[in-house]
Amino acid sequence: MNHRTQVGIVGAGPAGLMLSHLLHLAGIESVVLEARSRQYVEERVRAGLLEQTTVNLLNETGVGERMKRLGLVHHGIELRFGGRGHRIDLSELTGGSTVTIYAQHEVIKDLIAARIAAGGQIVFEAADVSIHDFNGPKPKIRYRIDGTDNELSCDFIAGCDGFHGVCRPSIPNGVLTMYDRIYPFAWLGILAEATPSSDELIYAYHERGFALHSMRSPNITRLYLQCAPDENLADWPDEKIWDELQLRLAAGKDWKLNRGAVIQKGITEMRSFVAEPMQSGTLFLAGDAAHIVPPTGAKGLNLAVADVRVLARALTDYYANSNRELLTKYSETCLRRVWKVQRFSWWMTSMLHRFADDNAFDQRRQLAELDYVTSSRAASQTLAENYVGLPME
Ligand code: FAS
Ligand code: PHB
Repeated sequence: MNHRTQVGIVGAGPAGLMLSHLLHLAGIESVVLEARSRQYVEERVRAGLLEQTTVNLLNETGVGERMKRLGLVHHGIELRFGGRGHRIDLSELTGGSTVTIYAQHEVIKDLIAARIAAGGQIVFEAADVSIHDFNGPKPKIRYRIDGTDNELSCDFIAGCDGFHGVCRPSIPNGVLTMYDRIYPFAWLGILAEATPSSDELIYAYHERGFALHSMRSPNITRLYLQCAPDENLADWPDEKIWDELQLRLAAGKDWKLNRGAVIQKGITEMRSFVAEPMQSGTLFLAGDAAHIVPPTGAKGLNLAVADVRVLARALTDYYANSNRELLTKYSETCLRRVWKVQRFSWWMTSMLHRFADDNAFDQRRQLAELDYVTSSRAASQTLAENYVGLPME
């Protein structure tokens, strides 16, 4: 079946769904093509922390109601090292900004519900998606659904299909420059039915490795610990995970981590990646399709949303005023934020993780950096302003 729309979007993650939502609000038609099922994308456990800018956008565009009800607003975080905790007062240091704990899959549910309520078109379980002719005026997307071949003609294609998608690799050789850094460790993450042991997030630097205490609700704790990049989850029974987290997170001998049933377990690789430019002809890459950050700074989802705000504004200017200037500058505009977020995510990761080839000097230098960040107002303010989200251009 052949059909047509204005913007063809590959991927129903935060980037693709937020883009479709923003375009709808501007009166621009789109079709989202998603490889997985609706249930799969609505249940996939991933990010959990929303920047102030992302929270504002969800509220301003009418999809923030559940987040306001269920999200946990946080005014500070704690850095733990040398067995002691140091609070960073995010709100005080940023003139009132906060972050909100609200799981990525909840944002996905809210955006899918909003698109369906507005009559939006999301094709789930689209197989063998491929993109064509995006260096000409009539790009198209081919895919199969229920065994039937389909072709979607459009004016523009948004590649929102994540790091392992098809859009970035479809760009001809020689166009893209890739910047890549793979870290010598990963995160082992668990979701547990346990009351959070702290009201706020705890980032812990420890000689045994990094650990992070986060949460999803008053009854669900989200925890991560630094592990080997090729760690085998089978080597980590629940008790061993709890014991290791207790060792790394403890501040003083009386501090106890609340334990409970582990309901999800996974390993997340740590990588910094950028593909430049983020566009080719009428194809525009957004989110993980264009860049990956290590999750230490909680930026992946937030950067994806920032990209599609820029893209939606550019497409709106094109359709409303036949002005291509913002589209032409899309990549340049996004990359200014992308590289600042890459720097912050790399900095948080480098400061808080143990590197096997570091020597005693490096470890003392890390401790000095943590001591500086938690004792200098200027230094803690730079952490805070990046953590809550830099202002949008
Ligand atoms: P996504 O990967 O979310 O979405 C891409 C979508 O495209 C997916 O639904 C996929 O099924 C679909 N797709 C792929 N190929 C396709 C094809 N050929 N055809 C059609 N559809 C296709 N970020 C944080 O900030 N904090 C975290 O703690 C954190 N934890 C993470 C844990 C894991 C295991 C992973 C993988 C990522 C994590 N991230 C985290 C980063 C993550 O949240 C991403 O930054 C965010 O999902 C980016 O959103 P999108 O760019 O929309 O890409
Ligand atoms: C999470 O809650 O999943 C989370 C929070 C902060 C991070 C990374 C992950 O830096």
